[in-house]
Amino acid sequence: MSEAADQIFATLKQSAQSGAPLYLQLRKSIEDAVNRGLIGPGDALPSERDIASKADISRVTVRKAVQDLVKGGILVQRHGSGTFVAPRMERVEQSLSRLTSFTEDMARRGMAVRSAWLDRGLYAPSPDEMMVLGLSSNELVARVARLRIANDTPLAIERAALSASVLPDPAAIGSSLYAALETTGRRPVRAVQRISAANLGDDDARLLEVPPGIAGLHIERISYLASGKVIEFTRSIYRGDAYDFVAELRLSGPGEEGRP
Ligand code: 16G
Repeated sequence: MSEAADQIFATLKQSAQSGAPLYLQLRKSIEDAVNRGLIGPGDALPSERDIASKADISRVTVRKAVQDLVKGGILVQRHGSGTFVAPRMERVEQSLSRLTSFTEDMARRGMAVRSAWLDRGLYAPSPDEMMVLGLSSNELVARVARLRIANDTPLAIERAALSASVLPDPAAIGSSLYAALETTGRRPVRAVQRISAANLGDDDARLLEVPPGIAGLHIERISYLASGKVIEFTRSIYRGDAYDFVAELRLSGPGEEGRP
């Protein structure tokens, strides 16, 4: 029997007098064990059977408590490998005044960056893509969709669209889109970014390893070359529990009111 099961069981005994349904008592015990640091981020939870036999309750009750905690983001379940205490999220503070790439942002913080490909290829453009990228219906759009991961934590889903004339082979970009654009002298120099609140749908939540419905940020970035031509149209979903976007504001000088 694992030490963690003993600790959870010990806190369960302390709260057993409350008369609350058993699964709520167990949920609270596990939560207490996490809050008191008895089991920490990344630790495996004892098996359903271990907890059930030690606490002398049914496995159905254990499952109900665990499912509640997964929904609340306290625990995470990884297919095939079990249930773990959710990693504590260190929030990333991201300046809104510099045009940087995800790879650069994470490298500057000393975080190990990687991406999982969700899609890359050439497609007929959607009406949105045609409008923003200035494409006609007989041109193609290059789509690059990635799950962006830092220190093994998935932080964002980014879906970039560029004209196929700029990125004829989306499979060839390597680990950084901006680095690839730089090699052809087409790295953007200016961007307009729109950030709005979004509740994560099931598919996005699964990829980002957070409970469905949790708060996220929908970000749209339209980037430009020095010539004023739009080079990138990217729509992303960022984890709301992971990001603080920070903008510096200054009192506008005379005659500058209302200037974007
Ligand atoms: C950033 C940009 C994204 C850009 C990517 C390039 C936001 C919201 N998004 O994540 O638009 O495509 O960087 O990163 O900031 P990469 O060069 O590492 O592929």
